Amino acid sequence: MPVGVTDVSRDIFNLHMTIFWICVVIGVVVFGVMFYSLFRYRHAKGAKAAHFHEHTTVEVLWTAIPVLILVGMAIPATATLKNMYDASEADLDVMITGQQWRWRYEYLGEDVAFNSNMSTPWEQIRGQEERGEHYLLDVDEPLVLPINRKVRFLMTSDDVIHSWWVPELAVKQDTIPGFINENWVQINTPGIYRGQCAELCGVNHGFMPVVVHAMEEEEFDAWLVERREAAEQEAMGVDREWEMEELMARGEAVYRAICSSCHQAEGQGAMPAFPALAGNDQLIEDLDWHIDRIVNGVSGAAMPAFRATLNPVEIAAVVTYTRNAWGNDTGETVQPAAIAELIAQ
Ligand SMILES: [Cu+2]
Repeated sequence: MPVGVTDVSRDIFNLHMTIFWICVVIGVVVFGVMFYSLFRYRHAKGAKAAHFHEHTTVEVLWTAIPVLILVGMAIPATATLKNMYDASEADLDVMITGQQWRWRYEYLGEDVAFNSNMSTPWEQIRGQEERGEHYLLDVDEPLVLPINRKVRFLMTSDDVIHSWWVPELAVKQDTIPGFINENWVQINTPGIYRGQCAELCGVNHGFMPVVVHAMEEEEFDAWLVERREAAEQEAMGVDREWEMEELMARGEAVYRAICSSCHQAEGQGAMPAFPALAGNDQLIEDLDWHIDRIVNGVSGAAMPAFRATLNPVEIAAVVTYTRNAWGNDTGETVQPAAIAELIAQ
């Protein structure tokens, strides 16, 4: 349990230590009296038990003292809880969405949104390679936050219950489909803080880490502008015609980040849940079916809908890639404009 880098995490830590020491003192006093009495008034020394019934003073004391101790603990605990749940008047709102098995971050009102996928190579997980420094705790795109500003989190899920947990920020909040939970942080120290999903959410539950990069306010503002411009650039890419090579390169990156954890690096799949894409006849023969699976997902199966979490360029690229990689040589390209039109319907 770290002291952490927010006022709330420090309050929680201090509260924990206060309660801990109260428990230690109670333990020492109660066991001290008990063992002293057992030893001092033992039968072997000829002790005779007293035979009284009802004792008002003792009864009042053993009621009043615990009540006072509990009230004394409840006052700081309630103050800390009230503060923890007060997400009002935030400077920045970030929507956090859990998805099997990644996190999505949306900076509300800022036109910046991205997926955050674990970046630990599968070779390390399978033991074919030496483990890196942040094994299972590294992502391709960390959540970037400013220090000294109150950031409100709105947390939900696309599929099952996940839990967004970063010990040093003292945030551990379930993300539940159909609900929006609130939480907030105001980070005091710049740095990189790591955590993970804390709610068993499926076979790759252990592979959806959280990484928060807290930076100085000016640095964060510059980052946000840069990301917004990149998003605008990407949006413009929807209208132009893309070459096969560009789509393949982009599609491979999307496939590695998003698809490969289930459908495997070479599209070989992992049955029964995750069908092979390489040499999949239905995929090769039916383009509309293929696109529909990615855009709308498959209800009742593990395949999520990507219409809201990937942009048209990414969807067109990954469709083109999966139709032409690993011997699926259809020679077909899918243009981002066509996907954009389909999603708009
Ligand atoms: Cu999860």
